[in-house]
Amino acid sequence: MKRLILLTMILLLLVSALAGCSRDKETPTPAAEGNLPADAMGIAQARGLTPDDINAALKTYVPSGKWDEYYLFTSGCPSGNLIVIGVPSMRILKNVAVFTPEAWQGYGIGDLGTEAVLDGGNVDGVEIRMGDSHHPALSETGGDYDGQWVFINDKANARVAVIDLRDFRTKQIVKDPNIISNHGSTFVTPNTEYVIQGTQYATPLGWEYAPIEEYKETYRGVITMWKFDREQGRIIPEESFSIEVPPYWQDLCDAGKLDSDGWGFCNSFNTELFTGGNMEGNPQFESGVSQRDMDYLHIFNWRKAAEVVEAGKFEMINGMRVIRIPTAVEEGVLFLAPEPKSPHGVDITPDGKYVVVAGKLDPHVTIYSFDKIQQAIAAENWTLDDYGIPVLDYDAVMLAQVELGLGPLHTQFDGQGNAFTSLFLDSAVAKWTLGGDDPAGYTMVEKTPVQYNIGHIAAAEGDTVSPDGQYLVALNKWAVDRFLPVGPLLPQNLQLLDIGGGPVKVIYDMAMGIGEPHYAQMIKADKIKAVNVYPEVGWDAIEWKPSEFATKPGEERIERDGNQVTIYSTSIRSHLTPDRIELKVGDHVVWHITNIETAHDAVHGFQLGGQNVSLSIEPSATVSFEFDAATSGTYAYYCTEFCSALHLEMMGYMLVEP
Ligand code: RUQ
Ligand code: CUA
Repeated sequence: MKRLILLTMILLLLVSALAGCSRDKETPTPAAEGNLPADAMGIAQARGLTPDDINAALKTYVPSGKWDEYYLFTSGCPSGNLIVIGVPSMRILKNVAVFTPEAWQGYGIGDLGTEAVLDGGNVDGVEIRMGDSHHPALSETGGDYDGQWVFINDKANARVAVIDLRDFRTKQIVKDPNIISNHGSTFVTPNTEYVIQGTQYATPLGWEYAPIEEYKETYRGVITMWKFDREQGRIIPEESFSIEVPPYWQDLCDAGKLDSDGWGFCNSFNTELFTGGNMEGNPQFESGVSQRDMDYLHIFNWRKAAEVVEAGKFEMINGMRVIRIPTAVEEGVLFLAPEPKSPHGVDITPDGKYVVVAGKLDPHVTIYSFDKIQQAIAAENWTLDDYGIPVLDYDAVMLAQVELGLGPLHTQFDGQGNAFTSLFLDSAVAKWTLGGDDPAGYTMVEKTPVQYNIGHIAAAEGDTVSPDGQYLVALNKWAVDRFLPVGPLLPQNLQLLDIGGGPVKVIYDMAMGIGEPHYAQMIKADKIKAVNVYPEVGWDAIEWKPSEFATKPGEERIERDGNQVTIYSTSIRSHLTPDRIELKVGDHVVWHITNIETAHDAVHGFQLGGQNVSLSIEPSATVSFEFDAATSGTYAYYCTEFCSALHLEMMGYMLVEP
């Protein structure tokens, strides 16, 4: 041992001596001529790096074997997934399968546990195996991310998924029974009592058929408050409820916090009640829904709404408790406030005192004071909309406006009194100051170009009561010329910005080639306590308890009852037991595999050719699948993770006799 340490020290000395030599070299070898010079200055010169580049590299480089400071959770949109990225290195850590099957994670490709999760989101008997995941929301305690759960919505089918951060796996998908698309989702209340979900495109409740001419009378949206049970780690639909809202096309939402805890806010952008018809001589949707100067911010008292539901003042519609509009008005649950022209994001400041609405078609962000909103409600300073809902007086509730530029979409905060808003049309991030109750305190600071057409932004702990500052990620929609060409479908460009003080600067470009991220949240890495191995050999990862199909070594067996065959098997480096399965055509097979490994990273994959089965059997997990042996033949099954030097030998034969 001592000799080894000595040897290492000598080697280290030698290496540093060599590095010292090369530092003295005057002319660096140009990169084009082959190997780079050994010294930092030489490398920088050879690669043509500017001082800014070098700063950016130093700020983002995470040395081999070292960990990132933050996790970034970003949606993959039509990929139906959730992508986990380390910040500041911007390395992809995991692509968590949520609404879409994924073979490597063994998600929804045979595995009965994950098939059941996906089936939870089926729609009217249609097996849904896609989704448009938009906005991840980390669970919160006291308005701070607590690192336990993350939720994400599916815009296309109005569904919400629950992902467990102990093992980064999807555990539940719930379908809203009254709407077919959502967007204002997911946002959690400060103690994760509820997960908020708002409709996007209005339909009759339950998306029943109704002629589009009946839009105003029949079509509706809802704001659903999904009740989350932390103990069970599940949304409880029976304890959830919806608030009916007009067919105004609700957009993004946010939950109040601290001063505004108990309240929620959602934007809208079709108060015109426009219904299309571009082949019938009507304008296009994009101009039809943008005619009015004002749309409505929806302001709702969810705590009051929960009491109203408890008092039985709801209608059961398609199995969901719904507070109808007249009840919501009567009980003081729902209010509106005018907001300029088709806004997009609504974001609550960290102190919970102000509501920031981004313009989209207006170059301003508009700031509302929660105090003023409460005063206007108390003074009944309102008019009524066509549905009888109080519309608070705009001048009474609006506090300030800041002109930022073209296409403001989303706002984040740094906890030092600054706000950052994405400007889609300007392709820039605007930094501006929060002014408290003083309208003059809201001022533009600087604009930083990003490449290109930024959608969402995510700051470190940016949606909490105590944002960290330091990092901001721009989720850009267009990449155009930023990366090596890969055909007509380009990656998105996620750019990391340094917001830690000096001028705001882009310090990293990351090509995102596995989805089109919309929203993201960034959490301090040490808040997440993921397990390395499941707690007990034979674990049911979905239910988080020992599996009834767990198989101990030595107890592997094949049970036959008529044509029902049940296989209890194990996996360990480097064999599957049993490694020979004899079946007959017409057998129905249920196959359980327990990975009896307890070593960190000792994962076995499993694929069975010809049967559409792909599993990930993580250390100590038990995984099950089933199939009908419909065709005679000789099949091979094997481990797909290169788990040992004899991994290729980790296989078995499945013989199906005619
Ligand atoms: S919302 S930018 Cu779902 Cu803005 Cu995507
Ligand atoms: Cu187990 Cu390869």
